[in-house]
Formats: sequence, C-alpha cells, structure tokens
Amino acid sequence: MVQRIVSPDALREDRVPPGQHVVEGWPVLHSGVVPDMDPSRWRFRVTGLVEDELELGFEEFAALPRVEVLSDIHCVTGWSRLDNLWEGVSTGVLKDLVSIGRDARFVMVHGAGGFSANLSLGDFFQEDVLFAFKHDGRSLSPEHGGPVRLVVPRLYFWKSVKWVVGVEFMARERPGFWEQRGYHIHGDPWKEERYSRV
Ligand SMILES: Nc1nc2c(c(=O)[nH]1)N[C@H]1C(S)=C(S)[C@@H](COP(=O)(O)O)O[C@H]1N2
Ligand SMILES: [Mo]
Repeated sequence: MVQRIVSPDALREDRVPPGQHVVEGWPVLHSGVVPDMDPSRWRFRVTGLVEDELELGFEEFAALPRVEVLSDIHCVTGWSRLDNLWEGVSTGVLKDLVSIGRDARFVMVHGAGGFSANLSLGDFFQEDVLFAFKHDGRSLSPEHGGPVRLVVPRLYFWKSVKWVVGVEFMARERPGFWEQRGYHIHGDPWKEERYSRV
C-alpha cells in the first residue's frame, strides 16, 4: 500500500490564495527549452553538507519507497490548479540515505540546464514534499518535468523544480534561479510572497 498524504492547504475551506484564479488545464511554464532526459544517463546527486555525497541512477532512485500526495498548485503568475495527485519519493527518504551535516539549514534543488530553487530544510522536509514521477496516475510528461520533478505544495510553483538532478545541502541561504531574478526568497502564496522588493 502506498501511503497517501493530503497537503494541509488542500484541506482549507477556501483553497484559493489571494490574487489567484483557478484554471482547469495545466499550463507549461519554464525558462529555456525542455532538456533531453535520457534515463540511462540520468543521475541524482546529493552534495554539499553531507557526510558522503550520494549518486543514484534512475532505476535506483525509482526503486525508493513511494508516497502519494494530493495538493494544489499556485503559480506566481496567478493561476491555481486544484486536486493534483502526485506519486513519487518523499524528500524525507533522503534522511535514510545520507548523513546530513549539523550545520545544514538550507538546500538548493538543482534541475537540468542550470535551473535551481532554494528552500529551508524545514520547507524541504515537510511531509507533503516529494520527487514526483507521476501526476494524476500518468508518468510526468517531459514538458512538466519528467522523468522526475520536485513538488513543494505549500509554496509557489516556481519552487517545484522540473527535471531534478540533485540536492545540495547548505549552511547559508543562497538564492536560486528565479530568486536571483526578483522572485521572493521564500514564496508563501498565502502571504503573497511573490516578488522581492528591490
Ligand atoms: N527546471 C525548471 N523547473 C522549473 C522552472 C524552470 O524554468 N526550470 N520553472 C518553474 C516555474 S516558474 C513554474 S510556474 C513551474 C511550472 O511547472 P509546469 O510547467 O509543470 O506547470 O515550474 C517551475 N520549475
Ligand atoms: Mo512560475
């Protein structure tokens, strides 16, 4: 039996954060082009403040224990998509695979082609955060981040890195791709943490 987690935000009475509107489809948004993600060459790397760095091939990563998460998507550009069922590997599984350094407080999640997003360890290890292989019962399509993307249900969707290739543990916060380009360092949709003041 795969454990099913419902993201707490999907249990709110009013599920749509301020300034958002619900869409029925699923827009595709990213910077650059969809990378070629040949699973035979794909590697998942855990680096930074860990005792021993870890590298997994696609089959090893895909064989890790799975969870299902039901969550809502909130994109900073204004659309929200409710009731998404994800299947994948909980970020918490990493705690069993590597010994995380005492000084680690943040992660940078890396996507193919140089994309990245920063998260605090607290946000990264929430129980509804996962590396998703499937959406609504189907394998993730390449344009939505397949074979594997991060999903961080409680933050704006730019934190949900598509085409994940690694996680780097860090002592200090460093801004990721969009955070360097004016997006908020944290990104809570309920507080409308959309952009940083410059
Ligand atoms: N690798 C990568 N991941 C990314 C992005 C990107 O440019 N590159 N864009 C982010 C942004 S801004 C959004 S809104 C979502 C869009 O995901 P979707 O195309 O599946 O809707 O992906 C996020 N993850
Ligand atoms: Mo976005």
